[in-house]
Amino acid sequence: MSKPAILQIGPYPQWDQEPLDDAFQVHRYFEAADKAKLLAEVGPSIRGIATRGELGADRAMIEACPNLEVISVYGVGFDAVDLQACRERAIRVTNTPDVLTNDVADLGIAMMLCQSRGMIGAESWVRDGSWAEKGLYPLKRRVWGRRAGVLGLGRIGFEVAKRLKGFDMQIAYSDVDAKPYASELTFVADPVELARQSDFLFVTLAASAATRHIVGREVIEALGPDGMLINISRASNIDEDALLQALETGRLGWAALDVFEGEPKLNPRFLALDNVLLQPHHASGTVETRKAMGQLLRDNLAAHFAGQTLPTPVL
Ligand code: 8YV
Repeated sequence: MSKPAILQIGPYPQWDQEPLDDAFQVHRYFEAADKAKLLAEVGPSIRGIATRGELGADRAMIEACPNLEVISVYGVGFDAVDLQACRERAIRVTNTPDVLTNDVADLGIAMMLCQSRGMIGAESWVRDGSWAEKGLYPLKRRVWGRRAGVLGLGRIGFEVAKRLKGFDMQIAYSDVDAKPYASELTFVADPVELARQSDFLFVTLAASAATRHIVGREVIEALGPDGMLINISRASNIDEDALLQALETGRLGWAALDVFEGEPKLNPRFLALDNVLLQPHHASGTVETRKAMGQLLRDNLAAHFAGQTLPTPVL
């Protein structure tokens, strides 16, 4: 029997590429010099799309594949997949939840600690000889015992909160409603109020049209000159222009960001700021987690083509 043809939207590590190539007839969209030409040539044969969280699949791509049955996302976030276009044609969509939750939460905590204690500047202080020449490194801000807010108490937000407890922090959260599994945390319905009550605000919301710019000027200014915004979700959850203005003018103290509008090209205004920690969208980027994500991506595709129940369906 011939292998199902799939369109691969972005690269995977070799340990995922090989089994994918064994199981499917893979067309590498990301390697094609003329992407429209590739779609015109292979589109009608494509039965599956293997993509990445940040790349997704838009309506034009989905429409170029009239026999598409399934889109498997390597990532928990599926906001870049046009779900409406999928619904219209009963195309199945899967993602890779759970396997990445702990690593994403870990990086969020690491970003808070790194930024609050000025670890990047401290490293340079040692390497560039400032320690020997100028003496003591400037004092930074404490983390333990302070107030943390978690915006979006899903799987990742909950793991962030769990870790924050270890720092004896006062922890509150916002979500569409209070969560029965979070009785030890304070529920604050309004994100602006949550920010007002926080020194560190973690953005851990699944992105959608409804959450776009939920962190806008009001939330950012409520967090204030003594506050830090940490984003390990999607850039679209934050009004980036409002964030840049607040960081530039000191109306927000600090930010620690793993995601950016238009990434991997980010707004150059970020590069001029020394109160922002910049990370290259790698919160799930450990060997262990990425191996589990690759396996789940393939398990979903394999289950679909074998007519079995999908392990982690979105649609
Ligand atoms: C990945 C992500 O970095 O899970 C997500 O939604 O954005 C990340 O885990 C990405 O999907 C890998 O390409």
